[in-house]
Amino acid sequence: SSGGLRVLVDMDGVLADFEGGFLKKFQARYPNEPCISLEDRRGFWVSAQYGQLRSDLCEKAISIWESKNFFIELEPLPGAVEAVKEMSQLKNTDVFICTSPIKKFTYCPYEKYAWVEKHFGCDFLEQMILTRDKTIVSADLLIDDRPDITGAETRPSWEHILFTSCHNKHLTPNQPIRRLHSWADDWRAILDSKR
Ligand code: BVP
Repeated sequence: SSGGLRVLVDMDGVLADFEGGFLKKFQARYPNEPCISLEDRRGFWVSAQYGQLRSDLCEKAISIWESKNFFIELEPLPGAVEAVKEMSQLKNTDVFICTSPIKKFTYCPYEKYAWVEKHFGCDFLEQMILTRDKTIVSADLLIDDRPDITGAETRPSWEHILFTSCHNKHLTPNQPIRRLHSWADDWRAILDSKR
């Protein structure tokens, strides 16, 4: 439906299991290096926490998501595909997938489109927004696991709903912020609160 509530849904950490996919491929590629369990993950940047563990692990971590097939092979998070399909079929509701590609563009942008086609169908490619700055995109809601979303627009139009992830679950943000704890949580109530 068009012209109603506009919802931006982030991809990595909200629709696609970036953290699980990263850990699995890091352990497979670097079996003799230490890694960080999902339970021990803190902070949005995987590379920063690996770099703190040992400085050379930062670039090893980066090598994982810069590799071919990293993004396309990510598993959907539980209930994510079903929820977003349902959301997009609601009356007066426009859903867009809003995701920041990595700067190494060789595989990531292509694979993000391919992932959406694979899990949502080619019609849903109309809903894709790839941007490194989500603050300049206007919407009612942004569902995203990154706690600090900043950019050129200091007063974004959307309300940020923090999607709970292994790296942010212990976090108490300075400004109160609503959370969606998982796709089993009541996302319909959050949408209805903005209608
Ligand atoms: O494409 C993803 C992965 C990448 O940043 C993008 C985050 O996009 P959004 O979820 O905000 O849309 N990424 C990169 C690094 C390190 C780079 Br150096 C990281 O640690 N974690 C991460 O997600």
